[in-house]
Amino acid sequence: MNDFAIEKSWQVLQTHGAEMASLHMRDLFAKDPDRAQKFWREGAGLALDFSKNRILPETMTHLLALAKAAGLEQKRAALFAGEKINTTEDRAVLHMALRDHREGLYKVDGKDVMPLVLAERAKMKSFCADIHSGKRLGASGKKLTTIVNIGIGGSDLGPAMVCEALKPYWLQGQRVFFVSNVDGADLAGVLQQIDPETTLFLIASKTFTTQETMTNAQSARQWFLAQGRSKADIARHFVALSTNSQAVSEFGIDGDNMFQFWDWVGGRYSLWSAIGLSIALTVGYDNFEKLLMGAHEMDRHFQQAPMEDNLPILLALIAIWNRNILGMSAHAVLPYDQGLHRFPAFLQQAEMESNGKSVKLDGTNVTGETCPVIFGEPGTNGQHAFYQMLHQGTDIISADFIAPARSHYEMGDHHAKLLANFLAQPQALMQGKSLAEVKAEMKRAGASDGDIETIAPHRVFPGNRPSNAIIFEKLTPQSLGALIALYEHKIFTQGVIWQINSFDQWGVELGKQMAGAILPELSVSGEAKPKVSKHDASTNRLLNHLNDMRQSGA
Ligand code: G6Q
Repeated sequence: MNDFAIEKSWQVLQTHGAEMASLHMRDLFAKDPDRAQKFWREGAGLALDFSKNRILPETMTHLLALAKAAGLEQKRAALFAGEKINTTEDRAVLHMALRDHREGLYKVDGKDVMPLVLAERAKMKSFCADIHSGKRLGASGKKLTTIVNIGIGGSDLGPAMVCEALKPYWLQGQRVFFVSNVDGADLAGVLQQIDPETTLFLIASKTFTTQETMTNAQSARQWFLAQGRSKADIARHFVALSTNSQAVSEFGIDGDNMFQFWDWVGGRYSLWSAIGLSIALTVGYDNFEKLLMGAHEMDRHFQQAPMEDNLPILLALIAIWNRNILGMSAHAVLPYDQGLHRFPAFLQQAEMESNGKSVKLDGTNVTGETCPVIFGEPGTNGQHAFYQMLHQGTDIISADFIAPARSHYEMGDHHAKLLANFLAQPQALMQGKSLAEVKAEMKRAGASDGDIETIAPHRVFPGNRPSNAIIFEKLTPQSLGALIALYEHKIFTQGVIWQINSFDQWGVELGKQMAGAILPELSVSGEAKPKVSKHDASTNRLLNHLNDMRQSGA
C-alpha cells in the first residue's frame, strides 16, 4: 500500500469521472459493438455482465490501478494466510478454511486450523446421518423431523437465507424454522406449529451471551418442559452451536451436544461453520458439502484469476466507481428467483455491517464515502413496488440483477416471463426513453396534442442508470455457495480500498449498552414503576408513557 499512489489513483478516477459525466450508456453501446463482450466475465459457474455501467475500458484500468495501489493483492494474501487483519478484535478472518479440505494452508498463530475444521465437519456429518436415519431419536423415541434454529444476526440470516434458497433440496418430511427476534411473537409463532417430541432446537450463538438468543433459548426450554418433557430429555432435543463452551455448559447443554467454531469465523461469515447445521439437517449433509464446494470454487477464483478477470474484484470496483466517483448512495440487490427472497436481507447485513464504517484502519476518518444503503426484493415483486424510483427518482441507484437460466419449478412459461422481466428492467434502466420518443409514441397511439404536452414529461425515462447482471445455470447448493462467496470477497475488496476493517462491528454496541440500562426501568408484566427522568427528555417521555400504558393494560 502506498498512500501517494492511492491518492493519485483517486485523482485520476475523479478526473475521468468528470469526463464520463456527459456520456450516456445508450451511446456507448451504439458506438462499440463489442461492449457486451468486453465487460463480460465468468468464474466458478457464474457469469457477470457489467457492461451496463457508465464505464469505458480505461475506467477499469484506472480502477484496477487503485486496487493495486491499495495493496489488494498483498491484503488478499494476508487474509488467506490467517494474518490478524481484524485488528480491532485481534482476530484472523478465515471463513475460507471452512469450505476447504486441504491441510496446512490456513494457520492462526502458526497453527493449522484444518484438523479442527475437518473434525467438526465430520461430527456434523455423523450427527446428520444419525438424525436422518433415526439412530438418534427424540426422548420419546420419535424421529426428530423439525429443526428450530434460535439465533440472530449472523447466526440466523445466513442459514435462514440458504434454507429458503435450497427448498427444492429439503429432505422429505424435514421442516426448519428460524427464531431470531426477542419479540415473543417470533418464538410463539413457531411453538404453535411444532411438536416437542419431534423437535430439535439448535441454539446458535457464537458468544452464547446474546440477549435475544438467550431469552428465546430459555423460553424454548421452559416451553419444552411445560409440554410434559423432563430435564433429562433436554439432552435429546437441544444442541448448541457456539465458540463458548463454558456458557453452553452453564445453559445445560453438554459437550457432546455442542458443535464448535472459532473466533476467526465472523458472525456474518459463519454459515459455513457449525452455524450451518440447520442447513445440513434440512437439505442433507451432502448438499451442505456442495454449498461449501461452490464457495471454495469462488475462493480459488478470487485467489487465482487475474485481477481484470476476477469477479469479486470487478464487482467491488464497479461498486466503488458508482459510490465514490458517481456518487450513488444506494444499491439494490434484485434476485429474479423466489428462492433468493432473503438474499437481499442477508447482503444488507453482510455489506452494511462489514463496510458501514467511517474510521480507517489507522484510526483516522475516511475522507470519501463507504458502504451505500443495500436493499432489495426479489423480481418481479420489486417492480410493482419501488422500481418507480429506480427508473425515475431523483437519486440514481445502482443495482445487481441476479437470475438462474433454469428453474426448479418449470411450469408453463413462468420462468420465461421471469427472465423477460430480468432482461427488460436493466435494459430499460440503461436505455431510458427520451421526450421525443415519448411524444412520437403518444402521437402514434392517437393522443391529442394537449395530452402529449401535459403527459409526455411524466413518461420520460432518463436512462443511463447502471446495473450488473449475474447469471448461472440453476440455483443449486453449488451455485449458491459461489454466489455468496462472490459477495463476501467483493465486500473484502471494497474494505481494502476504503482502508477500513470490514470484520468488526463496534457500531452495534452502543444501542445494546443503552438497552441494558433501560431494561430495569421498564414494567415487565404491568407492575408499577417509578417515573424516570435520567435520560434525555424524549426517551423519558416515551418510557414513562409506555410504562403507563403497560400498567393500565391499555
Ligand atoms: C455478525 C455480527 C452479529 C452477530 C449477532 C449474533 O457478524 O457479529 O450479527 O452474528 O449479534 O451473535 P452471536 O452469534 O454471538 O449470538
